[in-house]
Amino acid sequence: MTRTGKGQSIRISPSMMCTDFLHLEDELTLFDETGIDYLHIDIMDGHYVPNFTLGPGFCKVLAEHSSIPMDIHLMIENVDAYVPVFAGFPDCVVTFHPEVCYHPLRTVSFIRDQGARAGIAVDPATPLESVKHLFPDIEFICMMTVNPGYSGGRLVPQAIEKIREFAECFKKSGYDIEIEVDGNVSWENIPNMIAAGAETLVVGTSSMFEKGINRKQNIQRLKALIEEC
Ligand code: S6P
Ligand code: MG
Repeated sequence: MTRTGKGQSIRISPSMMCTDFLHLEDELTLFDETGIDYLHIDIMDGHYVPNFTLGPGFCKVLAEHSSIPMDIHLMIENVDAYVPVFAGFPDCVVTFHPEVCYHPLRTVSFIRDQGARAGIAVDPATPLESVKHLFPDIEFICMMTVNPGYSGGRLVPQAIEKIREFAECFKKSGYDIEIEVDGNVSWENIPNMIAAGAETLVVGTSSMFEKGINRKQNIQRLKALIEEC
């Protein structure tokens, strides 16, 4: 956890689909040494989003080789069928896109029953109004700032304003919900995202995994930037 200049705590969650798979062990060691807070794991099924990425086998490897909590982002249909597969990993948070569930509150309970923290992921075009009745039951929210499905996506600018809208609603209503921002969390966008209310940053190709730059240097740069905010 890194503190901003305003004393706010910000967590870092590297997007594991952006890691160097040939050197995964080195990546995990570095994340451990540098105090990384979560491992963000994108699960895609080729239906909810047009891509495929990581799966339960990859999560199992991470759970066996790292004690950093997993932040599992389900971009899949048929969520309930897969909750037992993903929500049983130790000390993890699982988010899903509620628009694909018939009974999202029931899905939240299923996740909790497996021992995980439960959260929702919000597409850039999903309005607050359509998910606000889930707020009393969730602990975490993944606010997407790109259209889901790929790394290297382009920022949807109005999604930053939405972070502010959600943060203000949580504050006003007294909900203790951790706000994560996911998508094009770049050097340029990070200050605006934190100012809008982001508490956890999913970092991918546009910052921590920027090509050609040493990973350790990028982590230091990221922490320094957070402190400046
Ligand atoms: C996108 C996915 C994200 C990406 C992340 C990559 O569907 O949910 O978690 O992995 O956005 O970061 P970047 O900096 O390449 O956008
Ligand atoms: Mg994600």
